[in-house]
Amino acid sequence: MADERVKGEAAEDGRRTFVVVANRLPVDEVVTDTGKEWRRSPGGLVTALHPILAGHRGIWVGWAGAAGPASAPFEVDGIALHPVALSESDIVNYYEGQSNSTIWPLYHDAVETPAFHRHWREAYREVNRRFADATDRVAPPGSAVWVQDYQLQLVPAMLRERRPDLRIGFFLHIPFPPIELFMQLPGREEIIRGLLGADLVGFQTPLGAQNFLHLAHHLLGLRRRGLSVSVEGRSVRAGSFPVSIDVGEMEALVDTIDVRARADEIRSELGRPKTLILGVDRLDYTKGIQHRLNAYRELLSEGRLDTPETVLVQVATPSRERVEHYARLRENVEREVGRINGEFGRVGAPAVHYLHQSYSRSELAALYRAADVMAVTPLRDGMNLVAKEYVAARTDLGGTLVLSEFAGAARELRQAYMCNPHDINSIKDALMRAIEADRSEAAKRMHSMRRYLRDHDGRKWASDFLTTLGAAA
Ligand code: GDG
Repeated sequence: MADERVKGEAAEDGRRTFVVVANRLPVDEVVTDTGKEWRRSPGGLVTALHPILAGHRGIWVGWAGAAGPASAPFEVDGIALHPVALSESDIVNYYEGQSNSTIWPLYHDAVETPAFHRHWREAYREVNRRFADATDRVAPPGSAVWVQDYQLQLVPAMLRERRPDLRIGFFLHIPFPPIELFMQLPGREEIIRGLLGADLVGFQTPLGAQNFLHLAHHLLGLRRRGLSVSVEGRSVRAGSFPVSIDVGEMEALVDTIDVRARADEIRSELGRPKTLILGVDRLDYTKGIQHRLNAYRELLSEGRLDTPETVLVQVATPSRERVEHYARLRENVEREVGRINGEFGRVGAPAVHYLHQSYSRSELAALYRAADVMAVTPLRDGMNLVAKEYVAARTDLGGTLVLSEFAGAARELRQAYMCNPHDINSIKDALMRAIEADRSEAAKRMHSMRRYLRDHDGRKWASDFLTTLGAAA
């Protein structure tokens, strides 16, 4: 019965040759006058993959974002979407637990202490199995399947067991940790075996690929040849594929009259400060928001910066609010913002504008365009797309970028003002260098970063990965 359905669905979808598997589907449910409908969500992954998916009439397997049974498959922009169901308990154990309280902190240098629970691990395995089953049902014979990110690391092996005919790629959007840290993970071998089910395992940086190959040898004794290891007669390749953004889309957005006018309005609403420093992050402890605030407070108290001629705008988009680490972070950040404003703000002129809200793409673009200094100070970050978006937004060659050495983006945006966010003095110095930079020197730096980015956009990322996988891109 199950087999008949597999064949039936695959045959029916035979013209489709490319499948993406990700925790989330690339759509949001929107309530309109006429009822509910699905709209393509604005995420970077969707943008990078959309041309390929639309071109191949692709398939996307993922969770629709609400607890409960999965809705029937549907189509958006020519892409066939196949929802996977998650129950409330799956969300607690697989998503908030194992994915976001165990793997996320551990893979980010354990900057928060990872929690280990056997029932989370079991839920993770069970949900990964469900994704593998769903993919098995819809992937046409011989097609290429691209599995995304840390929530689904067991899927490649589970899928290979069911479907040896597929070409399987996996990409990790977050850092892959060094061996000493990874070895803490209960069930560590299962994860490495899970990833080794793929033909190609992609990372944001060469170091991630090296860590993975090292572990395959250390934990499983696999022989390594260059960037490949051989597993049961198959060769598995690892590589670095730095993710990127839709540069053209951001450039088009900032060049609209509305965004330009809004950027000017933002500066005016802020009292036309001499220096506008901007932070845009999900409210996540990996992003170094507290370290940035501390550096800013010290610069104010030492008189190296003054208010109201300097203003910090910090957008902290709500994220994973039911996870304990995140609730605590919010309290700490808000306490620090209150402290800075209490000490250095004036009536009608706070020193920090803290915005715990989510904004439209065009409002973000206007903020990027209005800022003099973009502060990106993660303690550890797979890539950091905000840094790339800021550079893409500065078609005027204005503005400066302060960037943490611990973001994947630091390998590429080399002309940024670099800092070590673990060292408050280093953040302070980088901020001051960026603020005091000579205009023509700053424009030169922005120009080189922009040139690099235009040659390395999101489409190139996807097409490099898929070409290496041996799937048409
Ligand atoms: C993971 C890895 C890697 C933020 N606030 C709003 C908003 N955003 C958008 C940004 C940007 C995206 O969210 C955030 O991307 P990041 O790369 O900065 O960070 P993560 O969410 O942690 O992403 C990271 C990435 O995956 C891709 O591989 O770079 O290292 O951690 O695009 O603009 N978008 C809107 N409103 C907001 O308020 N519309």
